[in-house]
Amino acid sequence: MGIVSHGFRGRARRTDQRLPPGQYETRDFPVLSAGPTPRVSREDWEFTITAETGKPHSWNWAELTALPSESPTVDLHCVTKWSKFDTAWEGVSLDVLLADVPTEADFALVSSYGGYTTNLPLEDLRHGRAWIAYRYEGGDLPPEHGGPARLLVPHLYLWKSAKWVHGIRLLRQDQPGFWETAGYHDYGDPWREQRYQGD
Ligand SMILES: Nc1nc2c(c(=O)[nH]1)N[C@H]1C(S)=C(S)[C@@H](COP(=O)(O)O)O[C@H]1N2
Ligand SMILES: [Mo]
Repeated sequence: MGIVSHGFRGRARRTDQRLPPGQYETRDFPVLSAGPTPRVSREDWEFTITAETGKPHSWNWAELTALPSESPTVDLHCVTKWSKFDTAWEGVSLDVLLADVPTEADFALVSSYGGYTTNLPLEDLRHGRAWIAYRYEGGDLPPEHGGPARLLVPHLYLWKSAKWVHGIRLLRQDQPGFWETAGYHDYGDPWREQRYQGD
């Protein structure tokens, strides 16, 4: 009860609805890396999707950036509890890349230059929900945030968005990645607060 401005209540509600449980909003863009930032030139950069048959499908920088791109604006949710709203990216949808890769696999293991890995169901890379992103807020993606290119899969906690992405292996059986092996949740849905194994 009491006097509360409708405008304030409206704003508060809208922000709450965008903030998953246990998260707070930040306007910074923190850098979280498990090791040093790998320096990969665009000339040397290559991205490979390897089907469960072992057949590789590769794109170099010119080939990737010649594909039709999308410009998603998305909210990011890090397991360390910060969320950042309305981040603007440009990249190639995984739907476009996977269209060239016949597969019956159910799982994906993403790997990065530098050795980082993370896993997710292949389905979560489809349906306009995942991109190989190479531009951020109108500029080249900075190296500390994963440039030349990173996976962007914003409906899951940000550790699934592998920086310096190098390849994706399609697998018949789930295989945990770096943080998942260390006790983080296998799936990592921020709305169900799936931070750690057992959540
Ligand atoms: N290759 C690689 N990708 C990574 C990481 C990493 O250490 N190495 N950290 C992950 C984690 S835990 C988070 S929260 C986000 C952080 O992305 P940012 O540094 O752009 O904020 O990247 C994810 N992708
Ligand atoms: Mo993280």
